[in-house]
Amino acid sequence: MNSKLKLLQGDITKIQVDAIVNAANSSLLGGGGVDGAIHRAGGPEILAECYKIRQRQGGCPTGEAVITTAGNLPATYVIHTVGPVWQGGDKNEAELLGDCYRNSLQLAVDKDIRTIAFPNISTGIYGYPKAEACRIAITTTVDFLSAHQTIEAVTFVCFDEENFNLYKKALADL
Ligand code: AR6
Repeated sequence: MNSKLKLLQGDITKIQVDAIVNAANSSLLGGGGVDGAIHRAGGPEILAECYKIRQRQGGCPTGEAVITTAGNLPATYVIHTVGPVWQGGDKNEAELLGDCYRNSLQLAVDKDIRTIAFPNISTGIYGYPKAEACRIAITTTVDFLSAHQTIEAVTFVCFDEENFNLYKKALADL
């Protein structure tokens, strides 16, 4: 197992790292799932920065990532990325999900963020099959880390048991 990869089961809003990643939508105006939890726990400062980003660039396209403060959360930053909605697999979903991890990690490198935590992007409301999403998350992250040394730790935070077990096995198999 890659020693920079870590696995936790629980609520990502409680994690103290430099940046947590949000599974947002293109509007950046909040929603349900982990997005709702992050805005609830982090407070209005996060949404205020999301509004500024919208004014600048009109939201966030699928696969891309933007960064804000983490407000009242223990983390310092929130990186908001927009996962693909699962539409059967022939709408470029795999590439777009990989882009979420790559672009979030690149933003981290650009901001000198050393520790980052990801939720299981797209595997809730957006319906991405969990095993395939887990494979993409891990392979994309391993590839990225092999080319970028500054990131010290990447934590995958699984909320549900099914994702946790998938990640446990996939990380043990590395
Ligand atoms: N901590 C960590 N993971 C969580 C938490 C939490 N507090 N809450 C849920 N999860 P989802 P998506 C897990 O639906 O599929 C929003 O409305 C959850 O179990 O949050 O990318 C956005 O605004 C699942 O494994 O995100 C978008 O409209 C994972 O987080 C849309 O949902 C992702 O589930 C995005 O859908």
